[in-house]
Amino acid sequence: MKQVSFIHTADIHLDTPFSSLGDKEKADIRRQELENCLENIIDRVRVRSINLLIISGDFFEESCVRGSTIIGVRNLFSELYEAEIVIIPGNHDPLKENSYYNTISWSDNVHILTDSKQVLFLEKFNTCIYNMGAVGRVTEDYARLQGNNISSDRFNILVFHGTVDMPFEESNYNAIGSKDIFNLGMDYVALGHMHNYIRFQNRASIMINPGSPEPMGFDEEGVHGFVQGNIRFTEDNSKLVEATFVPSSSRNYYNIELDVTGCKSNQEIIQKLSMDDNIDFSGKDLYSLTLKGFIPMNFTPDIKYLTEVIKDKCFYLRIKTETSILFDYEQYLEDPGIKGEFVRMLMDMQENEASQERKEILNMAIQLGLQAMENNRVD
Ligand SMILES: [Mn+2]
Repeated sequence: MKQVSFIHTADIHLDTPFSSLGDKEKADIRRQELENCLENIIDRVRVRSINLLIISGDFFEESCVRGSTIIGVRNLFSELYEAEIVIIPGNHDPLKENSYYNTISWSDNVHILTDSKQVLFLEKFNTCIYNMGAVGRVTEDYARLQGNNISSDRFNILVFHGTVDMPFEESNYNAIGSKDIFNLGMDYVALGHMHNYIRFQNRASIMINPGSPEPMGFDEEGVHGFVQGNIRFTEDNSKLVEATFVPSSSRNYYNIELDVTGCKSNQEIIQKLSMDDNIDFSGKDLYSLTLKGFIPMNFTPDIKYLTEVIKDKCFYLRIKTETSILFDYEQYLEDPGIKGEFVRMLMDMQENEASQERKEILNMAIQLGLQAMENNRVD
């Protein structure tokens, strides 16, 4: 076998309830889209005759996954006659006695990794699969893996669900450094756990955290996907690893901001939004819109109304306000105290300032200064 091809995904979290959307109908759509995403990946494995499908943990959401979902997945896997499927449990789908990993009879081509003592050798692909941290004991497993004799005649893949190169806090699941993992001498390391795409590379090997193929919240912005790659022997008998990101998310999350300074009504906010060239809603995506800037004290944006007017422009919308009160600074001009002195000084500076940009900065300074003096805080 001169080469092995793979698709690597992780953190699908099948049947996660998407309850933070606060919208049952849309949450159900998103949940269905997780299944569709997996089906698309499985189709791709079949159509492109990919040898290995690797799922690096958090495949399903244990606390709420439905038996019917798992049965559906099992059936799809069993139809992938020519591929081998390798799964490591993560922190959301731990390997417990009553876990679906144990209670369902999976087809022979499905390999659930359970222990670092176990090295899965897939002879037909000349590939060794190692695993680490399957039950959350990365330090022990790492020590054991260091003792392994890794054969350069085979393709070697490590599958791991954990935290790489992050602050080593106790709360971090399976924390380890990337250098340590590289030292094991694997050709490819199939990571999981972080929901965004992260790639590490050295001269000999590649290590990728693909992220969740469908994003799950506003802290997982932008396009998501999985990894497709291969390892092969070159003519001089060394090994070459290639791995590419393949976008797969059917919808993406975006955090956007709108400066509503000067708006005195909801209508004016809507008008400002439609005139903002940086905001371009796509009908299929999810948006969190934050209103910023300074607005008069007697105006409170009506979030419910605004949401109602804007929501049809996208799949999902939530609006937050982080506006500050706009002070009418001219009323401080006659003030004999420090506030008046402050406003007079900054207005003088503004008058002597030629650049429009500097004038606006001074305007902001007046607002923030008054905020500090009136409210004892700056928003
Ligand atoms: Mn996860």
